[in-house]
Amino acid sequence: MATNRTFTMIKPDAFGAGNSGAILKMIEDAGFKVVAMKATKLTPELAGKFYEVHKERPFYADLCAYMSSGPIFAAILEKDNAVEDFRKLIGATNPADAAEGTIRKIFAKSIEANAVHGSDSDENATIEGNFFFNQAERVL
Ligand code: RTP
Ligand code: MG
Repeated sequence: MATNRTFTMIKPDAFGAGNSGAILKMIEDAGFKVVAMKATKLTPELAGKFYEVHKERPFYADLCAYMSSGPIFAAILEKDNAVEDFRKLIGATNPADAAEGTIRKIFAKSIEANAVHGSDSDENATIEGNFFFNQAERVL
């Protein structure tokens, strides 16, 4: 059964452009509740650890540099079928391929600077949420 939480980041491009509030509004309007949230800035080392699954991919070094280039919001979101529904809301990785009305279609600048992250499985949602938040920093 699908769990009801997912993990997201508002990436440096969207944070820097002042789009965090508008993105959060779309997330809440789609029925997600924020159960943990903070502004933070990743070091290159922490970004490398977070994206370790991608370490063999050609874009890994660029991605880690980009994700540590400015502040982000990290958040845990709650909704039925959270992982799948959130990935639908954000749209395809490359904004050129993202459906109309999706967060990436509206706010992403490029395939890398694509406004938001969304976990790709229940297992990764848990791992990624635990990467940023301890028990006292989230709604249990
Ligand atoms: P995310 O993990 O951020 O939600 O994105 P995703 O599942 O749609 O994409 P994924 O394959 O997991 O890639 C992670 C992030 O790496 C950057 N990327 N750059 N230059 C490229 O070809 C390329 N491909 C991916 C994007 O920032 C992507 O979100
Ligand atoms: Mg991914």
